[in-house]
Amino acid sequence: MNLKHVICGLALLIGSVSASYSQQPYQPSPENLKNREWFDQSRFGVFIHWGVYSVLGDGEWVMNNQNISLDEYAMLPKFFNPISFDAKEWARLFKQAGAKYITFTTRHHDGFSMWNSQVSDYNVVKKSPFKRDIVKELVEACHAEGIKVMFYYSLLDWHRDDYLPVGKTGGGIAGRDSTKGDWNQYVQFMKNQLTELLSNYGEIDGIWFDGHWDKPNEDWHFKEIYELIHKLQPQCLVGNNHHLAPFEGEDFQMFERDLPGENTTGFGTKAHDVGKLPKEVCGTIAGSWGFELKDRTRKSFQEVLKYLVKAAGHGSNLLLNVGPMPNGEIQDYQQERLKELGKWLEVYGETIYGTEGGAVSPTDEYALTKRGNQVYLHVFKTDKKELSISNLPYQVKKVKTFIGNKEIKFSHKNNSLRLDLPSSSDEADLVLTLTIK
Ligand code: H79
Repeated sequence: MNLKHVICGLALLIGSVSASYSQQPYQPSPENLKNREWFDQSRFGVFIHWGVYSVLGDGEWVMNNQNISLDEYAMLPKFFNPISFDAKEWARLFKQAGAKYITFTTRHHDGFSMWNSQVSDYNVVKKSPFKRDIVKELVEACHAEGIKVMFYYSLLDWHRDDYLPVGKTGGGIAGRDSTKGDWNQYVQFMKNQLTELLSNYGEIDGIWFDGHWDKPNEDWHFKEIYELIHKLQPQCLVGNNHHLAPFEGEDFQMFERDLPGENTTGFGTKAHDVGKLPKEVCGTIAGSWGFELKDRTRKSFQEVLKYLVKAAGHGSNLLLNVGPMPNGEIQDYQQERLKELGKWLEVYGETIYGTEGGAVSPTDEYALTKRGNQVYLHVFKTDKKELSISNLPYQVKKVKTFIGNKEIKFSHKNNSLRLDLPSSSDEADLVLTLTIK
């Protein structure tokens, strides 16, 4: 064997070692595991969908839905001048709401960046009269209130030519040049943007990807992208709204407009794809995510509260969305819902934050959360005088009202719990504390 062979052999050996190394299953770092724990205790975050689309008041999909051409849409940044935007005011509102974190749309499917990106001029500082780095202001204000920040980042892009050819959406958007499609360049662009977002804005506790489903069979280079994120900020949690079982390298699993295991939207995650990672359900206070002028679906306090409690009953966070207006204000009724939740959480937070889901899945009547040997039974507004829960695998020793500590009569036979509801059962959520063995 001559030297050339030895070198060749060595190169092969190193190659195969590094190849097998890179096929190692993902091992989350200690910082990451710690942050997953924090996330799993948080239970409540605020989602913010805000971009230049808000100007048209027709939701964040307006470019696609109205088949607006590239040139036409590119006029919107000129009209985006949110003079009433006050990040500190928003952060105070989120704090008041009892939210532990926010997730902000740094860039949605329209491809417009809400920060001073150095790798795309199509951003709020360079293209809008506002000229302020919204991401920066928001992160600073939230951190000052002790609220953690995650970034929504769209994988799908209706603006850039290198993303082309079009995927499942955006086919009606005129003015794009498919001959300029360059996938490797697009992937590199995303890495560059993520590097900016994770280098220039302090601690960022999660990246929330969306849009994979536009090109489900494309090679998204997720392994490299996730590794980059974890290298830049080890505690940063990666989630991807692909509606499938978690991919290698992800740290939490999200469920869009559905509780884990339910698929009422039809495009949601199937029950058998619900994994073991920390969970997050996302939903809206309005009908749509981004500001829609004619949005008449205004959820009541009762509705949003029920969603929060049911999510907690599934052992999941709720990420509840607001869609600020083009002037930078959050609509009054959305502010009210957040403040109402905050007031409720001030009293009942103990039954939500830091709990685990109950052994029985939530129904339209009730949800269970649990901490140690305390089980919190949330009974939603009802005129019934008694409640039964079958297949409850706890040994119940005592039942009391969470407020007032009044003992409640109950029977628990063959795993079937039956109890009398006190007269205050017309509350939005009557909470009973079950002490179990
Ligand atoms: O950011 C918000 C929405 O704009 C975004 N995700 C939330 C958090 C969102 N994108 N799509 N959807 C919500 C639902 C739309 C799904 C569909 Fe399809 C797109 C149905 C048909 C086209 C996905 C792709 C399912 C089938 C093909």
